[in-house]
Amino acid sequence: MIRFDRRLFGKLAAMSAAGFALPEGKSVAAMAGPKGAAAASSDRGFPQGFVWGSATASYQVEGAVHEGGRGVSIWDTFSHTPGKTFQGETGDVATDSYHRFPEDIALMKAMGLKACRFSIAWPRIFPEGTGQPNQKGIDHYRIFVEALREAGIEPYCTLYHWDLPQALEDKGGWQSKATAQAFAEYAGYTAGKLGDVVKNWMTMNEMSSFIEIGYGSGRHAPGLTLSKQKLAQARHHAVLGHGLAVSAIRASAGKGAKVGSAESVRPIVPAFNSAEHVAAAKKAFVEENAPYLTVMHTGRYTDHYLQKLGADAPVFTAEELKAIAAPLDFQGINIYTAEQVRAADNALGYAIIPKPKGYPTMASDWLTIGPGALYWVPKLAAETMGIKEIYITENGCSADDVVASDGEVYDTDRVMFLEAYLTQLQRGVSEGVPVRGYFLWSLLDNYEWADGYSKRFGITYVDFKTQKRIPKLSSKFYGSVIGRNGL
Ligand code: GCO
Repeated sequence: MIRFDRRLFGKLAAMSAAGFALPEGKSVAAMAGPKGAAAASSDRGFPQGFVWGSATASYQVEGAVHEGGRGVSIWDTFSHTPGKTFQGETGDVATDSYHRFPEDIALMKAMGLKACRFSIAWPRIFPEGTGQPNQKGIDHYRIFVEALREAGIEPYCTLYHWDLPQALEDKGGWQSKATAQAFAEYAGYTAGKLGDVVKNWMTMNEMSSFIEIGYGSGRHAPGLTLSKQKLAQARHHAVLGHGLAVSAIRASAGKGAKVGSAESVRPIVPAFNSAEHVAAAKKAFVEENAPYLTVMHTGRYTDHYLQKLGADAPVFTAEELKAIAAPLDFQGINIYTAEQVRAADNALGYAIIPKPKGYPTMASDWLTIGPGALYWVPKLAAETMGIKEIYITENGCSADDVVASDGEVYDTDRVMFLEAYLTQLQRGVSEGVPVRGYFLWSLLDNYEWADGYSKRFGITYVDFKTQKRIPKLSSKFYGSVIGRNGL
């Protein structure tokens, strides 16, 4: 079975086009001329205009679940069900960013962030999922986005980061095709209302996660463990919802809108850089991402995927496949781990290497360390699927942060992690891999789904009792990368 649940199974060119080819020994700053003040002072630079951002998601930071006319989402229901989350923790308050966003924006500005990836809570716009929209929800996000723009920070909006209105789940959730249609209506409506101030849209965050973990392993909301056939059909409805939403956003967002998604792919890397392992990795990338990224970019399910499912394969039409493969302006990819692949003498031509015992991880046990993924994954996506514009829409890690006696947080482990990953990203970008921006997960420690508040992913420490924010060492590191536009 295809395993996307990284939380469960984590253990187991032409660069001239991008305008940043450097002659030997010359720095970006030296090349940039008088106007290039913001350019890098080292050779390990990124192209001018590279988008540096941070990422968060509505349920993980907003809190205020009963305010502003918000409806109930599946995460409210799930987190309030005993035994589902770490110590029964919920997102009722989270980082209280529904109220404290001006402070959050000030943190972003202090770091020099150019962009902010956030998500809109569907139940704030349509409390019942469909039907009567809630103007207060639109107003809230308009105020937030305008504050970002005033701070010189470009908003990148995700329309679905897992907080499905409970009313829709009650009618079958992603098991029902009607949810795909409802999502497109919500996406089109919201893009129509905010298209003057938001130009960058992502339909969904990590379809592979919310389907495989929400409806497969049941570790996330709505906590179901569907049969193979039902799960395959839910996957199909998710990608269909994405595709229908792409068209709906294009129809309503107005001029200059760019549309993509933020997907969590199987992060395939070759065992090492040899012709046979790289060829195997290419095959693996397409096959292992068959029900999500691959169908979105090729308009077909692979033969192997359908054959493996046999009688459990999803029911679909040619018209639906066409909708799913609606052309995108960019593809966002969330990358945390790496899955090493080797060439193999089997029907597929590759094998995924199980993680050896003792393989290093960060604070979340699924978060095995694999910096090479930031080089290989976008490269494989570009080479195997012809994707021309990529953003790393999430990358970052959990660490067991503590506040030191001087009041600071010295997360040297996270700095090491980020530096290693960014080095690999720079390697790819400098070779012409078309990555245009990077969004660090996350601006703040926040509600880590079933792990509650036990796993800290922020570059800003949050004291969840007082809501005090303390920028960690990693936020200073990130600020320096942004300031130099390089490593
Ligand atoms: C996800 C989400 C984030 C997570 C982050 C760390 O992929 O699960 O996009 O909401 O918090 O990835 O696990």
